[in-house]
Amino acid sequence: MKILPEISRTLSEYLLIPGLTTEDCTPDTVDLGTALVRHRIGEESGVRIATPLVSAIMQAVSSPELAVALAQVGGLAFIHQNQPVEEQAADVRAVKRHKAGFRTIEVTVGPDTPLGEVARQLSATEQGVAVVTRSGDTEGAFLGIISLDDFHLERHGAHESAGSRMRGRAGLVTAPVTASLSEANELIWEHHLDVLPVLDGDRVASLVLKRDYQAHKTYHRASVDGEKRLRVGAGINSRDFKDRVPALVEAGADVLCLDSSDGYSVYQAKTLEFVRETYGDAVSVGAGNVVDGRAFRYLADAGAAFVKVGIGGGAICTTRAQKGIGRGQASALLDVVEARDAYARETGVHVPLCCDGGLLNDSHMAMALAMGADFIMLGRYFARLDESPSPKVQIDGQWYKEYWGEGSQRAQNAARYGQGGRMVFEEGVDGFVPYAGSLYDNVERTRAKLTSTMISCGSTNLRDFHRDAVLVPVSAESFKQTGAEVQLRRPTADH
Ligand code: RVP
Repeated sequence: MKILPEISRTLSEYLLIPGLTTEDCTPDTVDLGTALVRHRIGEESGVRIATPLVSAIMQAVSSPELAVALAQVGGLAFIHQNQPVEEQAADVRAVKRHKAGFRTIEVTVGPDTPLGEVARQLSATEQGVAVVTRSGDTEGAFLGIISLDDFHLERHGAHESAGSRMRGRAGLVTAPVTASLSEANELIWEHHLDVLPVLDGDRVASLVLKRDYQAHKTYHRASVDGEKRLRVGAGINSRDFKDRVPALVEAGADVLCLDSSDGYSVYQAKTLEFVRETYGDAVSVGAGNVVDGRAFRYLADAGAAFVKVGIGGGAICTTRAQKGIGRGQASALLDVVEARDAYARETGVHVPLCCDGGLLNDSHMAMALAMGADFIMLGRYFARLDESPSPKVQIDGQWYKEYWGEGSQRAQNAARYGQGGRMVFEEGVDGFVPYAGSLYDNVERTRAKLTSTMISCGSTNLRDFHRDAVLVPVSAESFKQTGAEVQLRRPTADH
């Protein structure tokens, strides 16, 4: 037995001392870009992202819709691995196939589906139009579309069929899957359409909506591959990797990540070895999670593309209480950063670090980046947003999104939290987080805050920020003074 001399500290136990802000340091010159995968120092990383935020490998967080939005604003999502291989590969494919302006189909019904059920599904998914197929699923033959303008429950009755009110295929203008967005928009305006189905053979590949015409923006920071397709990551585990990895690579995943709460294991090394033997350097796999330099070194030597840091800090995580393992996120990060920098000096290779779990506000992100994290993984942050797959619920007049841990009974993630492939006890909870609106707005605001912190510290890029940041631990007393000390009230019009 050995007891480490330092106390285990969290990110909120530190503050940054401002550095000299020069005229070169402005919102336009600050670059939040970062390397996602290992690279030789002085050379570019094979995958770089402009916004150092990635989404947690969780059911409640990383869906194709969130992955598209996050890649558009310069981050990257990791599609979760707590689902059959084929379903995960289909999610990856949906992101890689995404074409701006072309919407994936949210609601598909059959011709016999009652109108009441169509209305329920449209309202639950906040959609205006459903696709009708012969089989009632997305792969089925296209029969027509039905929108909220095509029926009224009081007039037509909840039991009438979708087929009786749909706009049938024969009377619809459609576009082939090869159409560009401007060709699709041409058809919409020429034929006075509100919706244009895009067909791939007999099935509907996507919809183009007239109301998206104005909203369509170009995302100058988007994370894209060499063919301008959005980038997406995917979680894997050290059990079924021989099946899962080939399917995800085939689907076009840009980077993979081992999903485990304790990554210091021979199983992770074996998974990395399999990928290296099968694909050489063509497939990048991140590993973790770890909380000390020894574990980092083990995974870096085994070929990890990046290493994820953090055990037990997640907002829904009870691992520390259940198993007694973990470490304060700041202490873990500082120890691993030292090992990462030593590894770089020794080998000439930079292995990026991902700070994962327990980042409750934007200042925690600034602190993690100052301490040396290359990018940040967030669960709770993204679960709160419109684009996350978790249900939105109203409680006492307030809106929330459901958020559950991968170690919870609800997630049943035995590959990550089980023993012998079976869940024996829980390491996570199932709860709610306050709903916070759109990912686009939230990420923009977070970027603005991180940029502002870096300007205060006089750094224009993350490398300099890490090198020059001056941090100070705060006492429990001064920590209490970090918030507002007045009773807050909402401003009124005359304030
Ligand atoms: P947070 O951002 O604080 O919500 O934390 C998300 C992280 O928590 C995930 O990336 C993962 O490492 C961890 N996690 C996920 N599920 C659980 C659990 O059930 N214990 N923990």
